[in-house]
Amino acid sequence: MTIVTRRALVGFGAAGAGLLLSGCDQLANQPGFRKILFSGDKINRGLQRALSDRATLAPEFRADQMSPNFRVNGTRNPNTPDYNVHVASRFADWRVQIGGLVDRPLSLSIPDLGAMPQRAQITRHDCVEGWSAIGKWQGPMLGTVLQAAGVRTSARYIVFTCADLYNGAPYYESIDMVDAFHPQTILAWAMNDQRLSVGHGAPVRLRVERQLGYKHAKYVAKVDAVASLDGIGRGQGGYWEDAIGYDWYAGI
Ligand SMILES: Nc1nc2c(c(=O)[nH]1)N[C@H]1C(S)=C(S)[C@@H](COP(=O)(O)O)O[C@H]1N2
Ligand SMILES: [Mo]
Repeated sequence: MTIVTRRALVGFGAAGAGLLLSGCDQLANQPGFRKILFSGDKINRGLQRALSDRATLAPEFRADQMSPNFRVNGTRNPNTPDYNVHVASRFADWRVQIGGLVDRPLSLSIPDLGAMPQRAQITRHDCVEGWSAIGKWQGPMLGTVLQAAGVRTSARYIVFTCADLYNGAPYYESIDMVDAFHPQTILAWAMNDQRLSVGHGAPVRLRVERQLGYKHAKYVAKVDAVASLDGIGRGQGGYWEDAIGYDWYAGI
């Protein structure tokens, strides 16, 4: 117990310190505990680093660093009859359904998303195909939305189902709860201070700034909290993960 200084113990009072010491001593004297304690020291430091790394912010940029041309990639226009009706009405009837393992399923319009506390960020998008672009994104934090829906403690992943189809199945993506509650993870309805264009995912897309481009689901129609990714698509957590084995965890 050499690491516990007298000064640190003052706050506990004599009885508390005694309890602490005797409790620790008892445990620390058991050979099994000592082994776990000392081997675990390294592991815990690694785990700590991994967890704090995942909480750090992606770099943000100045307005004058924004790309004059932000490439459109993947689906350029879902172009389904249903989506085209929404384009014609400028997405007035679009609703993002927040469901799955939540206490209060929500059905949010774009004005609803705009009325929530907003975050704006100028970030760099990195696509695995070898291009990057810097743009400004705005929307509520996904964490705020999930909290409003009363996401349950049993939820382990958030799944985003999109309006565009690949071979008849919707594009989809998923992230874990660390990324879901990361402050730069937002449901963006504005890009570069304008409503999202069809090319970039109108009327709402995910921005998950610590991850590669394919995780940033465009045309988001459904957000579901789930306990497992089994049975969703082919179970690998996303369209490209299923189709060609892209890593589910695309943290950068
Ligand atoms: N719904 C949907 N989301 C998607 C895609 C897509 O084809 N459909 N492509 C992904 C890929 S690979 C990238 S790089 C980005 C491209 O976003 P952008 O068109 O705004 O550049 O969206 C991602 N999200
Ligand atoms: Mo991409």
